[in-house]
Amino acid sequence: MTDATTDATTDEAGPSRLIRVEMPALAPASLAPAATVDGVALVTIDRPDALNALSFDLLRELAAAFEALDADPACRAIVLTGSGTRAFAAGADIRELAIQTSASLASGGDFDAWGRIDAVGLPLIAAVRGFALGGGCELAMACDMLIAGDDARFGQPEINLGVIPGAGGTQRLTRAIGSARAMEMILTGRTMTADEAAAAGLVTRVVPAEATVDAALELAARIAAMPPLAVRAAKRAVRAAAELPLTHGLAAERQAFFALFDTDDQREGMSAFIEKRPAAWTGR
Ligand code: CO8
Repeated sequence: MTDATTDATTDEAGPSRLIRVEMPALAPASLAPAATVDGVALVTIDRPDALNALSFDLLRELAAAFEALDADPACRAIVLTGSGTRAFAAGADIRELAIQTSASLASGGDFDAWGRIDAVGLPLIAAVRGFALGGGCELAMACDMLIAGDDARFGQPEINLGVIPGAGGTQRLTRAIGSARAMEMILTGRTMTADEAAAAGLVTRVVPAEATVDAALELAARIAAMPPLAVRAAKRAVRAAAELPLTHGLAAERQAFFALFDTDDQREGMSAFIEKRPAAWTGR
C-alpha cells in the first residue's frame, strides 16, 4: 500500500537526510476494490539508530516539508511516522540539549519549528509505533489525529533529566487526558501503553503494530477525498476549541460555517445530495 512514487524531500538546505517525504499511491483495503486515492503525503522521521530523536535540524526540516506540502494543492492530508519499528521519536536529541543554557535556548530560534508545525492547515495524522517520549510525544500531540500501534508507549520523561516538557507537553497532554492523569505522567515520567492512552482519550485508534502506517494512510485517504476547504475549516474550528473560551469558539465556528457558503464545494455538495449523485469537489 505504501508504493512510494515521489521523493519531495527538500528544504532551504537541500535534500534531507533526517526525514523522508513520499506521496504513496494508495489503495486502502477498506475503500472500493482497486480504488487509489491521491493527495496523501507520508513523512517519515529517519534516524532509527537514535530512535528518531528530534534534533533541531530535523525539526526545521520537518517544518519546511510540512509547509511545502501545505502549499501544494495536490496534497490533502499528511501522515507522520518514525522509521523502524522501535520508535515514533524517543524525544528531543538529549546530546544536543545537554549543552544548552537558558540563554541559548531563548535566543537561538531552535523552537520556532514548533510554531511552524502548529500553523499547518492540512490535517496531520501521527502513526505511532514504539516510543513517543518527551518531544516525540509532544510532536504526536501536535498532530490532529493519532493512530497508535499496540506497541506504542507514550510519556513525558523529562523530569528524569531535571527538566519539564518544553514543546507543549504540559498543555496538550493536560487537555487530552485531564489534569490528574497528566500531572502523574509528567511528575513521575512514567509511560502509558497504547490501550491506556486510548482509554484516556489521547489517541484516535489502536491497531496491530504492523498495521499502524496503513491505518493512518487509510484515514488520511478518507480525509483527502473530502472537500478541501471544508477540511481546513473543520481543522481550524476544532483546534479553536482547545484555545478559545466557548463563546469565542462558537463564534469562530459560526463564521467559518457561513464563509463556506461562498464556495463552489458547498453548492456542489448540496446539489449532489439533492440530485442523488456523488459530489465532485474542486476545492473552490
Ligand atoms: N536523544 C538522543 N539519543 C537518543 C534518545 C534521545 N532522546 N533516545 C534514544 N537515543 C539513542 C541512544 O543514545 C542510543 O544510541 P547509541 O546506540 O548510540 O548509544 C540509541 O538511541 C538506542 O537507545 P537505547 O540504547 O537507550 O535503547 P533502549 O531500548 O535501551 O531504551 C529508551 C529505549 C527507554 C527510549 C531510552 O533510549 C530512553 O530513555 N531515551 C530517552 C527518552 C527521553 O528521556 N526522552 C525525552 C528527551 S528530553 C525532551 O524530549 C525534551 C523536549 C523539549 C522540546 C523539544 C525540543 C526539540
